[in-house]
Amino acid sequence: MSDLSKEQVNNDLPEDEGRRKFFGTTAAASLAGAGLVMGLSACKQSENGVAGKAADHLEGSSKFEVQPGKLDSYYSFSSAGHNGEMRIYGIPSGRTLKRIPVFNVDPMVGWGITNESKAIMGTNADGSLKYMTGDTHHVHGSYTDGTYNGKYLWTNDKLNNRLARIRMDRMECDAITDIPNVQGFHGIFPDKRDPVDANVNFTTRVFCGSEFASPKPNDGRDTSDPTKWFSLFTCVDAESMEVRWQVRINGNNDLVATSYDGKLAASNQYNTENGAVLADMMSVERDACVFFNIERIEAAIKAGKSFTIGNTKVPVVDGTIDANKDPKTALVCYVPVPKNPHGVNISPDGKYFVCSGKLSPTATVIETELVHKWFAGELKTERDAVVAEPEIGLGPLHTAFDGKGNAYTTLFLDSQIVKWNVDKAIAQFKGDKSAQPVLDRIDVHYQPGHGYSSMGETKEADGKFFNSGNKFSKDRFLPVGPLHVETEQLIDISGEKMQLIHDHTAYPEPHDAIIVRADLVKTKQVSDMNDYPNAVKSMSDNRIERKGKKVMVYMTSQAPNFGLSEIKVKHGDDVTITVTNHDKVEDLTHGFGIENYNINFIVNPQETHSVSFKANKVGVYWIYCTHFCHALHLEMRMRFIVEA
Ligand code: K7E
Ligand code: CUA
Ligand code: CA
Repeated sequence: MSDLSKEQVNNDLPEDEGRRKFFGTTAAASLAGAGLVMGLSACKQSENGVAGKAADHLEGSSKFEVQPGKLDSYYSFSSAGHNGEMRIYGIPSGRTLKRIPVFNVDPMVGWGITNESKAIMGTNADGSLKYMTGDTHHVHGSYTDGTYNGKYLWTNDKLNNRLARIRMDRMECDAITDIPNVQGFHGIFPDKRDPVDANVNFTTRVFCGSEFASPKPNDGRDTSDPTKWFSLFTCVDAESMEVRWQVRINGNNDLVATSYDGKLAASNQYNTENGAVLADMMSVERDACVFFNIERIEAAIKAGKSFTIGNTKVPVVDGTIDANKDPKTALVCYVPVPKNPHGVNISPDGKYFVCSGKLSPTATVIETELVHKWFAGELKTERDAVVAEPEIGLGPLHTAFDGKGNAYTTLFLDSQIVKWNVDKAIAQFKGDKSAQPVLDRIDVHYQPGHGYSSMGETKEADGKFFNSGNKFSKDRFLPVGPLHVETEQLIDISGEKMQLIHDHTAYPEPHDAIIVRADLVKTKQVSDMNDYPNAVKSMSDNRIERKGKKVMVYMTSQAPNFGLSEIKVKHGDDVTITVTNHDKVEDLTHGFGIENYNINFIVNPQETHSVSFKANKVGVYWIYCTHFCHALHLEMRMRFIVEA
């Protein structure tokens, strides 16, 4: 309750910096206390309006409370930033439902520890992990007919330049692809249908933007001549996860969006200057939103108009401005937008791409049809594809949509979400002085990065919820030392005015997420033992095999027993232990930890996982079940004996 009152007070401070400062005056504290004591009816009569708003908020938030035993109506699939994982939250509750390790190591499930997960993550010749870190910014799902089909999610690794796929039936990472010849791999977006074949009305490609120019190949050449460095736009096959092609561009790629007709991928660029230092990156008044003509790029590759870089075999086409002067044959269209834009997002009707201004207090609306016209040679200049550029506030970063013609843009500097109407912005741009595009603003706490709406990236955008992913939480939660938790704020966008529903926390630091209707997600709760080629299928298969120094241990787990009571090996042996969980009951997971051996993983019902390691310490080491499974969970243990 005190949190609630405090938040109300914050919201009602006048438009000054006090609102954004740390909160904690005694006046506020006593106000919060008073609110508690007086109760709702008394609050409503309060003259300053503070308590009145508290009442509104209370009603609003209880309306969306997910009662015990009830389920959320949406999933939010979220990136996690430099934590390297993906996360699942329930919406509207904001509850954390799962953390999916992807580019990071996670002892809870054994990601980065089991042989199966290491094979996906990638290893060096000695079996050690190639990378243990990552930086996930964006999560997007696979489409059929313009909406989520519940099959795959993808996320980027900006740090080590990899694209990962999550299969949604298990909510586990099943593939990771290295993107060659790029650095700062940031934006991603799956296509929504095939650019040519109308029968392929589902995702087949994932597009990847890279922010940082680098020498090509990056083999020690040109290290002191940034003018020779450049960026590439990459296409990865959605099924095989192989890199299909790359496009050389001028400037850089930041975020990515795709058209609903499958024909265009767009990427905003803040560094048309190709500057290597900050001042250079901000030197020109206009940067660009770059559009890629997928059909033409793939035709050019078919026609052999491509080259390769270093020893990578991926075909690369030339998308630079000089090589694409004739719109009728151009692969790429550079639409000028104000200085250093950030996110690019497409409206659910497919008509408009919106570039958020970042350094400019505007959003730039680009009409999809006009970009097609440019490629047809029927538009005078690239800039003519811009149909609106409303002033919306300071530091616009990302835009989401409600499917009712309205856009919601995060304003980093203003710490606000601004709701604006796309048609009104277009009318204003055409000269209608009475058109007022901005409809509403709401304060968020504090400095939002991405904002995303329920089903907002599909043609089924439903205009119910908007989540503001705030970069600073300051006073919103109990202090926990220098590193603050992030604030995610859920906003009701179903009415004319935006209403804050609640805050929830996020461990640093998610960027983007998608909010997906729960009925579109179908998970498999118990695995099939036959899907694991190394499964130890029967109790009688429990055994230890030795070939020279290689010891292979095959065993089962079934509550509250491991299939073996001891494993005896010799010092220096190379040991591989394979464990199959024979329990069939949903939720009956077993763990497998070896004392002082740094081995720790789980096996869910009917799953098999294995670990390989050297028996490099002599003595007796208990193996125990780490995951609570049974009344005799603590007794579920066995011995690992290493003889000298
Ligand atoms: Cu704006 Cu990496 Cu999508 Cu962060 S990015 S906020
Ligand atoms: Cu098996 Cu705990
Ligand atoms: Ca710039």
